[in-house]
Amino acid sequence: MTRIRPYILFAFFALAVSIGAFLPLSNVAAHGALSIKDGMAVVVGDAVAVYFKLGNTGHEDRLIGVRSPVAETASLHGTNAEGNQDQMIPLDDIEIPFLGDVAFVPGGYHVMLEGVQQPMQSGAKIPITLIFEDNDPMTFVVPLHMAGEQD
Ligand SMILES: [Cu+2]
Repeated sequence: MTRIRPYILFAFFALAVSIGAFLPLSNVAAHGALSIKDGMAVVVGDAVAVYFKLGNTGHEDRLIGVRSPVAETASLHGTNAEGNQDQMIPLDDIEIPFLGDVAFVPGGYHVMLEGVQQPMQSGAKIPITLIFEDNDPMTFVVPLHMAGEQD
């Protein structure tokens, strides 16, 4: 009996870990070699910018599109520093290096949502689906933050 107990404990531990893996965490998602963390959406004027860290523990791939059911259009953007003004550029695709991470951050790559149909309230959950050349599409949810709420 006492010999079995550690295995039972381990079974409980393994069960807890597998349940945890399926909890809907808004900021963390994983799909094969790709993972998402630190996801968030920020209202910028009448659009919404989405930031996250895309992790890759696998082969190189290419991000070729983005969708969101709450927006009329979703697109991939880069940022060009032009003088002292950052200019956003629409991108057809973004390269994901072999074993490399890609940061979507203010002043860099981001996802741009336009024509957002749901009320843009702080804490609203925005679903984002990334479409890759090789990997399966990946969906995750980011919380909305109101930048310049006081303006
Ligand atoms: Cu943009």
